Amino acid sequence: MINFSFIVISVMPVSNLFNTLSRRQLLQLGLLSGTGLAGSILGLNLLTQAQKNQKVMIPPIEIPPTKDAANPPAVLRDFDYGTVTQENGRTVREFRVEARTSPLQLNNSTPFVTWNLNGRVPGPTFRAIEGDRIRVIFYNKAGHSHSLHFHGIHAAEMDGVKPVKHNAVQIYEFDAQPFGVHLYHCHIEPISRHVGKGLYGMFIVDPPTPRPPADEIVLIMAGYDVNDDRKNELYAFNGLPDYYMKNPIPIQQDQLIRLYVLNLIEFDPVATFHLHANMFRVYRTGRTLEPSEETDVITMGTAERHILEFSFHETGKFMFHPHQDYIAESGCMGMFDVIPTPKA
Ligand SMILES: [Cu+2]
Repeated sequence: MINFSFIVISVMPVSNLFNTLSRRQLLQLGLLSGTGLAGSILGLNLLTQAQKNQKVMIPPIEIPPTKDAANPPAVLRDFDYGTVTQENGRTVREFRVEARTSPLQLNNSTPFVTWNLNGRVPGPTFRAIEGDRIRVIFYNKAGHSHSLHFHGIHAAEMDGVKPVKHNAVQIYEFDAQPFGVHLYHCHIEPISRHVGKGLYGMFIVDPPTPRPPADEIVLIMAGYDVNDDRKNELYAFNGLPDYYMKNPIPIQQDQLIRLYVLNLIEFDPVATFHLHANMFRVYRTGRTLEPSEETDVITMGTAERHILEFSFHETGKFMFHPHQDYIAESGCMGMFDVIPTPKA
């Protein structure tokens, strides 16, 4: 039997809770899958209480206004949960998105025309809980055919490989499954061109039992073929080359950071993600609740994505970049600025 005197876990981080209880106890509490309704409700209450007592510290960040199709600080911690309704007892999340063609100044000498979603590269980070119904209403206002192909599990007719013509509307509807870090992108040929010009984004499906509280950050790596030679001349995190080198991402000392990292670089088959002066725990494709390894370089083929967790005890500026150094040197490089936490 479970001893409920451990209700004190409401002030304990959820990760500690998982270390403290056996798998059988977690199953009884509904904190692992395959549980009854009563267990699920109990588990959810405990987690919500634990989360209420855990403060995530996020230093302020400046988001400058821009007319350009990329604004990296705005992408970092921006999650689109959609318009939520209940239909036949189910949570439905509706996302209205528009494909557009719009300019982006990649650097002082390189103008670029993007194909994008809602005027931004990368597109919105859609987020749902496993089992929710997803309804994406896709308006094509870009001037020529595009589509939205989601990774995850869905019916053939929702696979998003058929062209949606200019001025047409397509509704993609499917269940959010399985939990993990996924992506979406245009699937019109040549796909390398449609993705390379910016029509892609992240799709996060949270597990039914939420992950422990953390400062959650999206980093998407991509390349820009600026002269149509089917090679990338520039690279970027979250749309704009070198942005986070010039404007390091502030994070709090000793704060759990949860990175959602996606490699969507076309033409180069592989890129790594390397973090300086630290190690991170890897949750491959975000498909597990426990990490599979700890390292400081993770290798990703195109479209691979992971959750990486770490915290910095040392303060100051620390770089992150692919260790294919020519990719890093051509714009896919950034820094975290670890801000000291005042001692209580
Ligand atoms: Cu397209």
